[in-house]
Amino acid sequence: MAILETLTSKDAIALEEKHGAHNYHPLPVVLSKGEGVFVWDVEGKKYYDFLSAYSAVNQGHCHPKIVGAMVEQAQTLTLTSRAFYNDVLGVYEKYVTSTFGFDKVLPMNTGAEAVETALKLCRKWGYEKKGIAENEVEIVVCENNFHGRTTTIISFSNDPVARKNFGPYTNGFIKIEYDNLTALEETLKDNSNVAGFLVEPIQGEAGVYVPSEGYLKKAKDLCKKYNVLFIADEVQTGIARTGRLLATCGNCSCADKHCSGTPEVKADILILGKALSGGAYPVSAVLANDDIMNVIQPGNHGSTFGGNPVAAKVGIAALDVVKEEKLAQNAFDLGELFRAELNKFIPTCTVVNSVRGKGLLNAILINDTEDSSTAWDICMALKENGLLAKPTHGNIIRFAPPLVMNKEQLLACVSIITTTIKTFEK
Ligand code: IF1
Repeated sequence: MAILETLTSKDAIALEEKHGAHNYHPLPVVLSKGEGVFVWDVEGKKYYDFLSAYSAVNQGHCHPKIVGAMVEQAQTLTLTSRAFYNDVLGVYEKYVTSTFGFDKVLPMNTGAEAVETALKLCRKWGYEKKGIAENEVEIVVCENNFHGRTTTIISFSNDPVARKNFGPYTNGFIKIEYDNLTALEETLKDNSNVAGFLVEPIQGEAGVYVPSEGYLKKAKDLCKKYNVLFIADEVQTGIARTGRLLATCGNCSCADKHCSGTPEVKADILILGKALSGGAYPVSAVLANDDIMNVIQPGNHGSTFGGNPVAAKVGIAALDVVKEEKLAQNAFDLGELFRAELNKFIPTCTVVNSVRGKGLLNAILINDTEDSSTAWDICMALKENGLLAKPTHGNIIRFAPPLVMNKEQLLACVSIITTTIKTFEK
């Protein structure tokens, strides 16, 4: 197309401004190529990608094994719908269930679709297995959650920007403070209509909040005690991002082999997305054992593209890469190094208060007010210095590079980050 031959950054931005909905406020950089930990803009400038498309590109941009699988399947059979069987879906289902240690998987496309699927599954289990009266099921969620953008999901969000003027809202959710076991027990003890507890093992969008040691395990124990399903949303924390195959694996280290199925905290319902495809294609999944998943019968749920042959082949390749390249271990090791380096730097500067995270999901807290532009300004300066990152809320900058990064590259990025931040020293 002629328009693509002479596109400059300025042109591209102007096209989106005029013809696209303004539902994002991107950094003013127009990317045209990605490979591994690097991306290039239309003018040919090279950057380290320190966002990884919000942890979807864990395996690195355009991984040849994943792209190869996608192209090969796309030239063979792209979509059958689930009105018929195909020769790839069952193979993928066996692989993904054995990898994470569950009986069954319900394949979807986006993370929000998978979250919605998990909520429907939990509600149906609540009525048909726990015996909750019709239309009375409640699901407990956490303050400052982020689970997607559908009307039901934003109904239990407390982010006014994500929620305001999208009502009327869906009922049946109870919000409690994150990382507060007393609040969880009080809620479960007093309310037999609760069917599930939906939680992010680390609250990503809220600013990479890592809960207290043991919180997830004790929360799961409380769910077991009160016959409530523990639903882990690992869309962002899963697929090796936090230094284990799943954040709920805790200290279990079978990451690079088939899951033994006995992670530190075994979710009753596990939600995956993003890097389940390595960022090449929309692939998400809901996993559960038969006593839960089998409440879903033909006609209860579905999706045109859910479990399509391309998604299945991409999912297999994406998981293969995680295991073959030992990405969980690499994320663990480089995450330790990243936080150690920044913790050496932070005492020498007044701009940054702290660094927090697990594996290669980290964030720094900027020493300024929530409504200041400092975090944004630092990201703009990082862009000029060849590294792309973006603030989450206000004064927090998330750092999440692809997990294929090596030690030399990480240290080069630490140098870019610290050198850039120093220029903001007053
Ligand atoms: C945006 C945030 C991150 C997620 C968790 C489900 C979903 C997400 C834990 C839904 C999606 C994305 C959505 C994207 C930006 C990004 C994001 F800033 F919005 F919150 F990563 F932190 N559960 N997160 O993080 O998955 O439907 O998007 O495939 O909407 O701006 P999705």
